[in-house]
Amino acid sequence: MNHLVIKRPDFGFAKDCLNALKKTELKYLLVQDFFTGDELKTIIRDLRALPNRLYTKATPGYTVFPRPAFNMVNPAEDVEVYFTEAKEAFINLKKYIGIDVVARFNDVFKQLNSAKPVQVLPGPTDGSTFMPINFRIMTPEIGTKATSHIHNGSNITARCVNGTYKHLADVVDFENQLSFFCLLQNCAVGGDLTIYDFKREDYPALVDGRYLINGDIKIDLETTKEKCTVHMEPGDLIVFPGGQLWHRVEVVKKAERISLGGFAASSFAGSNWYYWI
Ligand SMILES: O=C(O)CCC(=O)C(=O)O
Repeated sequence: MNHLVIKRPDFGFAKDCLNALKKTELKYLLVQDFFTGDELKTIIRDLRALPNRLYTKATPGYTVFPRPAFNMVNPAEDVEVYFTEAKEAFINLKKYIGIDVVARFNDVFKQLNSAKPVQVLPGPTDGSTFMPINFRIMTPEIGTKATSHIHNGSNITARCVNGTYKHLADVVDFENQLSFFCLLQNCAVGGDLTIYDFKREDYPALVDGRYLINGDIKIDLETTKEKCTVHMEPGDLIVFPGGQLWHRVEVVKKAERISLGGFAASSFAGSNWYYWI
């Protein structure tokens, strides 16, 4: 599987990349200079000034702002709770982060979708909307799981399809969703993204990176060589078929890693693209 590296704003070969990624014709797309060095400084300064109450500690070593729609602790959470919080979160994002990060994603996704706008996914009722993206802060902590756990995004989405993601599952082809994130700050050891050459359906019952048949390990993703590990620089954006390909963030062992990302998918007919978290 190929990958493509481009520099914003030169989108040349990448004009229909969202569809190529969905078809797994591409393993990943890396967009360098998604944010410039000065923009990164502003974003991180503003993030650090955010009141503590706005952060959600999702799992040990993994803190997010704002929270995603999926609620792993309570997958059947009342949708009203999330959409009320999302309204507030949108206001806070604009109030606290001095750079319009959503506008940047809108701009770049449009370039990667043959000049057709990619919208933030609307919610089930008039005026309600999913959050487009969130900040993810990973710190070295014993027991860290979060995205360091080998996973694919569509399995996670599927866990909430009776709750906050019910509407999403009606509207978008989430099984083929893409994952995307911009690395804002790298950690000192660990933190690279590993994408395996295995699809969800190759190992549908993968548990903790291991696929067992009759008690024997058929595949152990910890040791396989069929993978690539992508080292990113701060300011790089990566987009990859995270709903289809097993992947992980290597365990953060030293210092803090900060990323900003979400998920994207097309409508079932493939004509419209949306993104959300
Ligand atoms: O934001 C990150 O750093 C990791 C994202 C990820 O693992 C995912 O989208 O599935």
